Parts: sequence; C-alpha cells; structure tokens
Amino acid sequence: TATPTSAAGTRPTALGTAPAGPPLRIGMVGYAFMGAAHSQGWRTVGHVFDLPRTPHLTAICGRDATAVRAAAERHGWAHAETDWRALIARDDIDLVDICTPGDSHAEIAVAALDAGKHVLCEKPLANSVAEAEAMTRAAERARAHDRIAMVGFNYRRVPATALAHRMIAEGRLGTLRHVRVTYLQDWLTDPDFPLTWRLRREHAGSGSLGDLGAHIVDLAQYLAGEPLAGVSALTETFVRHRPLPGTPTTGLNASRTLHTVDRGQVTVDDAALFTGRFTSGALASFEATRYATGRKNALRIELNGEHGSLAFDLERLNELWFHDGTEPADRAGFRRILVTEPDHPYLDAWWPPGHALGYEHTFVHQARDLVLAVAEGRTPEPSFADGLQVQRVLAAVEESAAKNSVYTPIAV
Ligand code: SOE
Repeated sequence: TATPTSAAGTRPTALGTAPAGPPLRIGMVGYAFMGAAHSQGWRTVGHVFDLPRTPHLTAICGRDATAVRAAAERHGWAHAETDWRALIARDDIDLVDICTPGDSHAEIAVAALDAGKHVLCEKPLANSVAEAEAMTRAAERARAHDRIAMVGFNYRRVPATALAHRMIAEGRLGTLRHVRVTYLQDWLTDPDFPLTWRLRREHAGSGSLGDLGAHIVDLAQYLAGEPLAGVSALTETFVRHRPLPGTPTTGLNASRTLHTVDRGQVTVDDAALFTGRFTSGALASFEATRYATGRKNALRIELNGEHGSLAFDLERLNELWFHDGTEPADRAGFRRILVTEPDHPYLDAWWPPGHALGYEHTFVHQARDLVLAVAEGRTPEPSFADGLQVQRVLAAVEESAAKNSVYTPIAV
C-alpha cells in the first residue's frame, strides 16, 4: 500500500507534493468505528502534512477473519491478521494502534511496548487505575529504548480547541475561575437498544463516564493547564435491563432484528454528573450522558477567567467564542472566531481560508502529532501518564458516587 514515489523523491498529495520520508509502519488492532476513524487518519495524514516519516498501513488485526479482510480492503491495509500477538510479532510493524474495547488495552499495549513498538491507544486508556498504571510503567520502560506511547484523546486536535489552548496559555483569560463541560448524546434513549459491550462493565470499565466523561476530563484539564484536585459525583443507570444482542426475533424494524427477547443487566452508568476543584481553586462542573434526547454529539466547554471567557461546542466545531473582558464595557461581548484560517492550529496544511473541517480531521491531526513525536524522539501528549491521571479522576468519580459522601439529600 506504499504511496508511489517519483524519481525526484516526492509523491503527489491532495494539496501538491510532499517529500517521501522513511516509512512508519502501522499495525492496527480493531476495525470497528474507531478502527475506521484511525485508518482514515493514517491514510490521509501523509497526503496533507509534510512529515519526516510516511505512515504505511501495513497490517490490521481482528478476530473474525472474513470481517478483518473486508476491513483491510475497505480501509487500505496491506495485510490482515486474526491474532494481535502475531501482529505484534511482525518485524515490519513500527507502531501498534489499539482501537479495541477497553478490556484489552492493557494487555496489548504492554506487550507491544515490551516488544519494541510505539503505541497509540484509544481512550479511555484502560478499564481501571491498576491497568493504567501498568501501561504507564511499560511506557516508561519503552522510553529508555526510544519508543513512545500516546493515548487518543482526539478532541484536543480540533483546531478550535487547540486555539483555545494557545489563547489560555498566552494568558488571555487570566486566572481561571470556572470550567463548565458537558458531553451529551442520546443513542440510549430507546430502552430496547441492545446490551452491547459499551453497556457491560467487564468490557467497557464504565459507561458514559469512561466513554464521554474521559474526553471532557481530559479536555478540561488540557485547557485549564492543571489537574483536578477532587470531585463530588452522582451517577445513574436509568434502564437496568436491555435486550441481549443475538438471534433475530422480530422483523419490526432494522434496529431490532439483532435482539433476543431475553434481557441482560446493564452494569455501567448511563449518566455521570460531577463537580470538581482544580489545584488552583478554579471550580468545574461535568455532565456525561447518552440520554440527552436530541443532543447527538454535544461536547460543550466554557471557561471563565478573570480577563475573559472562551466557549466551544463540538456540534459547531469550526467556531470558538471569545469574550475579551479587557475591552471597553460598551463594546465587549462574546464574538465568534471562525477557526478556518491558515494562522490557526493545523489549518495551514488544509484548504484555502474559510473552508471548514469536521470530526474525521481530528484523527488526521492525531496521526500527524504522533508521527512528529516519533521522528523527534519525544514523549507525545497526551502521554500514558496523562491517560492514567484521567483514569484516576474517573475512579474518584465512581468512588464519590458510590459513597454519596458529600451529596446532601433534601427532605420532601
Ligand atoms: C460513543 O459514545 C462515541 O463514539 C465515543 O466512544 C467516542 O469516543 C466519541 O468521540 C463519540 O462518541
């Protein structure tokens, strides 16, 4: 699948030509939603950005031989494997990209790092703090051999959130007071949605908390530039039993044809709400749910500082809203920055000014940042240590929710 190189050592790209660097041979484990998204990132990145190394889609791995061959064909991978250990053992793989459910992250990542591969691992880093600690120790061991590990919090790679990060680092907000974050989806509102792996603790670790909460904890800490010092939480599972995925039982509609009449127990949270305090004393609130009817992928964050505020909504991801509180009061107010210009993060490589990007570009940017870190031999961000810290926040949320310790019931 190597891109043809001309005699002059350049290759055609979407936007012109780019030098062909030495290959960075990728092996991916998993081929469902995230596998497809990461494949798109690896396939595209060398055609858009000038990179010191050129990603090659060398091999993709999954347990179902027919399905993984189809995925290889569809996404442009040269080889298909059915055993991740065989993938790691290949000497034509430099970097292992883990796109499986959380229950296999630790085993695959530790084995890959110990075998001398670089690793990219989907979020959340693991299903428990203990697993994340083992992964972080493996990343530290690998660092001694110039191998690096990154966790895939792709929402850091939206140009608008990267611009927010730059503006906050420049001090445009001053001392931070509030961070308000929600991640709202609605794909579980149907009580007959089947009991897939995301609803089972043994596979997913937790529910909305790990799936969506991990993203907003990472983004909030990344933008605030500091970690959370403590949390107080409530979690809830609204629908406790759901149809088991299995033999077709009814032909009522396409979404129900794969369910059985038997129901199984949902063993994760459906929603998580928590408040938190950053180490500086800034206060934060978080909400992660799959029951926000009508909200599809609404990751919203607002930060208020002593000199200004920033606001972002993933459903309008080319926009960043900024209130500059140092402007004269008679003209100050939130204004929209259209984050589509060559001066904005990542955008000098894309289209002419004013041309919008989307969700899938975050995976291209993630691949770019990782290739640069590999070539420069530096620990990428977010590192496994960053992923571990998020895992600790998730564990604290579960602990607080289980204890109900600071939740004060109100008499009715
Ligand atoms: C499903 O809730 C999901 O696909 C998450 O797993 C992703 O991490 C998020 O980016 C979009 O929603």
